[in-house]
Amino acid sequence: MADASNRLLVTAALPYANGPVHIGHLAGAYLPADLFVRYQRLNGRDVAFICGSDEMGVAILMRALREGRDPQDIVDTYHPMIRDSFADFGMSFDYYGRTTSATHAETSQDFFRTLDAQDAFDLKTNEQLYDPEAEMFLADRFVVGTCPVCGYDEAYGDQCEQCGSSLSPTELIDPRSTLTDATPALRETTHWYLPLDRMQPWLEEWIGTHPEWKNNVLGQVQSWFNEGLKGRAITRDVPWGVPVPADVAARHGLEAEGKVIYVWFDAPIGYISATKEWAAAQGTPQRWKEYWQDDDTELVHFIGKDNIVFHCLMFPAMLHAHGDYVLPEHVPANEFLNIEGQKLSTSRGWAVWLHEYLDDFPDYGADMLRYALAATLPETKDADFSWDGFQNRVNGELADVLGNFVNRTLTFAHRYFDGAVPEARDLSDVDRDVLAQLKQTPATIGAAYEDYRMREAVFETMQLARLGNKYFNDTAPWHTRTDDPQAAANTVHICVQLCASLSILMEPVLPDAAQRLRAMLNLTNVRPSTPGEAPDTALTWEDAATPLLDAGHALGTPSILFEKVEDEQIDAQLDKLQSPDPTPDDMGYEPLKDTITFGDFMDLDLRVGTVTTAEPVPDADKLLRLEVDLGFEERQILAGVAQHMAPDEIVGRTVVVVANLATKEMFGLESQGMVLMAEDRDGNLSLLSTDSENGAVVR
Ligand code: B3M
Ligand code: ZN
Repeated sequence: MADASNRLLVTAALPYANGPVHIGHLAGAYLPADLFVRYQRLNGRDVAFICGSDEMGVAILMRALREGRDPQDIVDTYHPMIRDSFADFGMSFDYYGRTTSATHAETSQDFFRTLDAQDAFDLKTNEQLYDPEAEMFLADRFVVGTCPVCGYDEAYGDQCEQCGSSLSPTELIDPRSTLTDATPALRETTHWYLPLDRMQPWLEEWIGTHPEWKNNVLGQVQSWFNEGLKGRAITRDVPWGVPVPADVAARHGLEAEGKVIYVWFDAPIGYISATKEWAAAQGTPQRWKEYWQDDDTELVHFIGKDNIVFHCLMFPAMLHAHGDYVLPEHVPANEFLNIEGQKLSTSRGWAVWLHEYLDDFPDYGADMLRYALAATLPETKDADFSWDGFQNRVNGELADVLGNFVNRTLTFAHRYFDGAVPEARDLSDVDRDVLAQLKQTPATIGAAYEDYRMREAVFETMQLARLGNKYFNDTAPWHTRTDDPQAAANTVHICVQLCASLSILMEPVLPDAAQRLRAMLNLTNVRPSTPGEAPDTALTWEDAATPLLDAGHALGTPSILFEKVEDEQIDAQLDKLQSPDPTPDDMGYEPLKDTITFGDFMDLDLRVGTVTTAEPVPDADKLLRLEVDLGFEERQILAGVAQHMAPDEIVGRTVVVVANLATKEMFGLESQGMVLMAEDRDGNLSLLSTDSENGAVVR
């Protein structure tokens, strides 16, 4: 751990610019990154927080092909949309770039060239999956099939999203083209490979220096080590991506034409190119090197779990092979976020889109979502977002705990102390105890942020407001105001200090409310949690440990910090979610029964027969007595169809009979089997007919 350094380089995974951002993305990488960064800025660290749109690769090309558009057109649509919704959500990036930039092409090509010149790659010619209909090699997401590791049947050609394994298209079982559904053929081609197999010893040694990484990350990495890493192709024959440099191809007597760099090679380099662009925009074009190349930089990658293999193995291997770069100190990957107990699915509309949410909750929406998500981040295992839970967090915690504490404190100060901070004197034990607890709080919350335990940090933040409410209740200033005015003054003095400290400590999770609270307190000169310089005198995280407002300080005007979310707003959001898997039940069909084995099914003896006789059964108005010719024997069967069909409609029909059903006696008659019938959703019955001979086996 680069303890000595103040310099922190934080990245959040580059979202593919092939669609808008949803709350699963936010919970995976973006919100935790922003909480961490804002905390670190308040703490005085020198931070560069870098992100951008991932605009290369098959994910983009696929969308373009599907919509009959140019890939550039696709990224030009989604890049600004993603960038703007992030900004509205309060993501405090120092720079948000895009991988179609010229700087990026140059940076990734240089990187590729450097590694090639060091003979860090293998070149291999072998057979790859080719779609004869689309006349294209089927790289990455152009091919799906069954994962050889976990058996998931929708695994992509480069990765299984179920188990996270990185794959090659040829490893897929039963591959099929996502372009044409064709079964791919094999065709020869040459590609550059990153020899992760040869790099495994170094990777194992390096990962071994990070026992502090999260269990979910180390566990995955270890299982890949156990399987043994394989070399990975890092070029592709697809018409969209950063071109393989002609000079590098020529060095091997090859044509670069038609070959591009694999998106998972160029995308992480996007962090570097975006940092270059940021430094240039600051007027210090060389300064990116401090962040990427000075040993004492602490580099942290925030990602979702499906990106672990690339950030813990592939990119570090690339950085190590290059030699000029720092390696990540931490890769705090989160698990997945479910919605209302079901797996998030964009294709099935089971998602909450950030831009839509922000339109639906124009007042304080960003803070509300930040808080609700932060409280349930999938830090160690998958977590669930529910609208009910959201409403409870907002109404029960933001409004009733935090908002209420601020409001009662400031209203009281305005009503009884002329809107100024009263002087504190002769403190009671209870007063001192609250101040002692305040003294601990920044360190407690800070330790949780430093350890990437964001949920805990947010919980501890709200604990300070809970403490404030309890203290206000216990000291009852509305009584002491008349009995013991100094005690009331002490309560209000201390509660105002708690509000002031809260306005700093809650800033990572509630940046907008923190500003509004500071305006109500008339508290200025706090170090910003957003990019930019701050004067040395600005208040920092640690300053929140002690009272910040002097007696006599004039407070601003109080207003409501959070409005409650109404049931109708929640219902409207629930209506927006489309059921991902309508059950038979939802559609009025009978629910499916439990699965049986093939053996269970084979126990049934189903036979074809012809109805030779059909007549009513005396006293049984639902039953008909049938005689059925099974070819080898005649059966008498009682069928509950009298209210659905007339006897003469049935005679002569072929039917399917359950021929090994135990006989049963009804109305003094023996029923020797059962006739199969289909029953529709309205309860109408119809017989199953066949062209086969009597006695034929149905299976
Ligand atoms: N765009 C994959 C993803 O959105 C990819 C991340 C790149 S980070 C360098 O999950
Ligand atoms: Zn798998």
